[in-house]
Amino acid sequence: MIFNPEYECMDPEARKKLQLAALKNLVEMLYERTPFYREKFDGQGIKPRDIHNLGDIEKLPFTTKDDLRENYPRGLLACPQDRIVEVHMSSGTTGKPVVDEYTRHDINIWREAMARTLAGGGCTGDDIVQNCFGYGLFTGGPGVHYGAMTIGAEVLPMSSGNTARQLMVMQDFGATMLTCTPSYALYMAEEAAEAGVDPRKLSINKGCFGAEPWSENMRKEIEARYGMKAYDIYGLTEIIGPGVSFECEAQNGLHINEDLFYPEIINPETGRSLPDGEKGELVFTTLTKEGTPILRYRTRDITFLIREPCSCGRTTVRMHRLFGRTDDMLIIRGVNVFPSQIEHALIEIEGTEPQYLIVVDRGESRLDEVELQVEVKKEFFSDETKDLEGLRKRIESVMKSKLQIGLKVKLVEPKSIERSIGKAKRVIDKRKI
Ligand code: DLL
Repeated sequence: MIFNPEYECMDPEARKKLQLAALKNLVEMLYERTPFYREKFDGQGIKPRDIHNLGDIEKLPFTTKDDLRENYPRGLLACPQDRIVEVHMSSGTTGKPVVDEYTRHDINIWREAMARTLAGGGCTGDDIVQNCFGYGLFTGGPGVHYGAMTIGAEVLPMSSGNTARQLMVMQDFGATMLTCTPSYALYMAEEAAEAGVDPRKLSINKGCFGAEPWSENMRKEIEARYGMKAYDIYGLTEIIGPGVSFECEAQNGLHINEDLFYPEIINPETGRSLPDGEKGELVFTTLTKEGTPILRYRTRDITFLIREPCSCGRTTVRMHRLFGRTDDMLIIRGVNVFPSQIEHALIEIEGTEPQYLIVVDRGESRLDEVELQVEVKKEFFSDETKDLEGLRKRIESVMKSKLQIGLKVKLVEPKSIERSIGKAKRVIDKRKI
């Protein structure tokens, strides 16, 4: 089902006109209302009137995660604060979260974007959506919730975790669509099998999955285990949350809601735009947002754009499923974690050296598991196992509160973590995705 054929199947030339008008509007708004952008524009000698066509976007400055961090919490607000009705956040590089503030209009954009997204995965008003994305500051739960309600489907706002209860509700309420991270979908299938429930006998017949990297192999496995169709959905807090792009029944690239979010692909080293079909860093400009609109945001995600028509009838540009990132951000159980956050936390814990190694694996359970190896200071490395155990527990609890994920800490002897001459290797990722 196509939720909004008027916009999703629009003549691309007509769409370009809309995009240009929206871009001009945005640039004027940012220049007038956000000192951060005005300074950047002035620094580069650009005025809003310099934007004549879509290609002129290349004259405009990029926005980075550091810019967002430095302007935490409300420095990038582009409207009076009393117009904000909701706030979401995700983790940032040094623990400062990335913030998205939504006006009522922005929530409506999100509703629309997510309705298109879920409809791409086959959701209709008759569906019962078991939504196991986290609710709270994370955008996953609320985003799917808004979209499903806009379509008129029934939502089971489960959030993540408590798998036994998930399965009970799924069975008792006859959920027909599943939304969660792909790894959690596999985990639930295994838990179901363990509890003697064949996931293929459940009424789930389709699902939308995202918020972390996954592969064609994982898709095939999820589809086989549940006997359903599994669709990739993409988004990020900085832009709106989920709803930026989504797969349709063709499962051949993710349709970008490009009347709302304007995509570019750049060479991450030079910042220069790359032609369609060439792999590079994905950059987004929010065309119609009011609360925290963003110009040329460097997502650090790597993909390429596909302009050829899709068999589903949508005319929007597609992006290939992600190939990875240009930075070292890890996604652990759907939570974004930067090794530098761990480093900053360790510096504050007495008895440890800022020498560490993060080992990520997907255990038997299919969920991400992290072992953090931390070097203990020489003077702290006593024979008193009690002291060391206390230190280990302290690190675990600091990490839990700073990163919002549980990890296992293993204390290791001083000087035992291999030193490297160049860029330190802090992460060993053994997950086979
Ligand atoms: O993960 C929003 C979201 C929620 C997307 C639910 C899809 C479903 P953040 O926490 O800000 O937002 O993380 C954004 O996660 O830049 C990607 O690196 C990664 N990511 C998101 N979707 C996918 C996907 C949400 N389908 C970051 N495949 C992004 C691979 C993804 N990586």
